[in-house]
Amino acid sequence: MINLRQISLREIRLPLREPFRISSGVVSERRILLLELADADGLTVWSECVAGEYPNYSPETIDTAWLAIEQWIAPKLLSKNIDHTAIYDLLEQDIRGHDMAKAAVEMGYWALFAQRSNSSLSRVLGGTRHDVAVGISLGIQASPDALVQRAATAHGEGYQKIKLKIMPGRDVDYVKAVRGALRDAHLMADANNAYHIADADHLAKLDEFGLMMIEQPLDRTDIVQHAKLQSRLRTPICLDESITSVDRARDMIELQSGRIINIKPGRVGGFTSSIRIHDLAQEHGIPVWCGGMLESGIGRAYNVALASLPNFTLPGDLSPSARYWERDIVDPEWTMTERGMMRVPRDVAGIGVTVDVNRIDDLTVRQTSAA
Ligand code: OSB
Ligand code: MG
Repeated sequence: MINLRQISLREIRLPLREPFRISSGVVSERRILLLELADADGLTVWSECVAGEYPNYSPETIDTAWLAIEQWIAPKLLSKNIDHTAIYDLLEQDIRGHDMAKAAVEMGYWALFAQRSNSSLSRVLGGTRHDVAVGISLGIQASPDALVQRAATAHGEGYQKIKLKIMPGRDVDYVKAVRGALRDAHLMADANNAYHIADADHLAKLDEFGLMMIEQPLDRTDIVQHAKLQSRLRTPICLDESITSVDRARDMIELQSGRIINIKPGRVGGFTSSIRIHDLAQEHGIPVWCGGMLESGIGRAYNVALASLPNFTLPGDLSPSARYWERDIVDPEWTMTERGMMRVPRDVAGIGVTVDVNRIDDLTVRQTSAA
């Protein structure tokens, strides 16, 4: 049981080393919502809300998450004794949506539990891996050549999966160019909902490039049209945006709307929901991997811990700190070996990295707390 005494919210600004463009928009500086949770014994943990600056991935933003946590989530939880495994269902009872806001708090409870048990986040989640395989997600570039350059560099650095963001007009030629340059690389594409079922023949042109998968080609809430599309593609479909809960994962499996799931704990409301999706997928022989939302080193700690579970058999979007930031807000920074692996902290209590509070203070643009 955890008795939550206080939740503090902060917004920090952290410029990306280079702008990141997906089919629906571009970001060059992250506005990141960080939480600090304190329990009645004075233990504290940091967590990160992965909502974006603008609602082009999901309807949530850092501002809606701030409001949801302050107005509805914190008041519902403060000063009560609640098990970390019960938070997800409790919040689902009467707060609709706001999954990223809920997840930031729910995952903080898991970290407090880990801290209290003197155990790592990986271990309390049921993680078994000591290292996780790392992939990179490359934003949309101005030309196929520019993308080939980035992909070749990433391949040389050891990334085990290279994801190419695509959109209409910047798809087949781009993927073809990268495949031409990197014959043996594990490539995939991510469309972030940019296509319609009427584009099925066009998307089938990607089949010849041997992609590991195509991620979320159709509408962010769709399960049905993806099943029709999957029946017309050899390339496996991976769902990201469409999988918001274990119920949607079950729909995907029943309808055969895809063959792989990207689990982002923020998107699905936290760790309890992530584990349910992981377990259901495992029962059905569906591999999963951990997606990313351009997290700071704090959010990354949660993703790496989750990716240590057994059915995370494909490389995650878990790139090292230096791929995103001039300097991260944790110590040590997240690094990758030349063989594309990232070490899972398993023998340190809690999230496994030290948070640089002085630096966070310097980067903070607003803060508040609820007690
Ligand atoms: O669709 O996976 C996505 C970033 C922002 C919004 C959506 C997505 C992404 C990424 C980033 O692909 C992956 C990363 O964090 O490295
Ligand atoms: Mg995606």
